[in-house]
Amino acid sequence: MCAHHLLNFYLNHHSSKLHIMTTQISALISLICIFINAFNPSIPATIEMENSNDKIEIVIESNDQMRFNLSEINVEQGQTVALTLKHMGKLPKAAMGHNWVLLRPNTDLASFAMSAMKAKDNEYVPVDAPEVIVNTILLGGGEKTTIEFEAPAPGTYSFICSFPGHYALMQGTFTVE
Ligand SMILES: [Cu+2]
Repeated sequence: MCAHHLLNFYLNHHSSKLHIMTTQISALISLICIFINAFNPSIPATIEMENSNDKIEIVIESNDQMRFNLSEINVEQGQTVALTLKHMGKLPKAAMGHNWVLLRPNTDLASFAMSAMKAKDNEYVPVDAPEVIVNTILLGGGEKTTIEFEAPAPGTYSFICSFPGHYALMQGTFTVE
């Protein structure tokens, strides 16, 4: 979008004595243009990002009836996943807290949920648990949160809410293709 091509054209049609100076001016203007473009917010790049397969945005809702609104989430290998968890209910976190915890394949959900119950100080996510790939914070009614992570290796994973007593109703599969 720089005007230096036009200027180049104009200058090149003047006397050859000016040629060296013309080249220098042209080079300087090119440099300025590169500099300006480097710091210019790039609108086309943003559009490209929205249309690309590099990123997927997922919204999952939870409620006071102890349910997620999705039981299956599908993403592709290599995608950045932006997952938003919403708590559509009114109950406080202490009574009806919800989170979203992504677990490694073949995790024993019942035994994981047992260890999660004991992790109240860490919002019911066991600290350093190898089963946990990623998790959100714990939400109360009316709250929402977003996490971003790279899709793990292809496979079928489980997600749950690890709040005590919730995983039996609040679980689903997360598939990476
Ligand atoms: Cu829950």
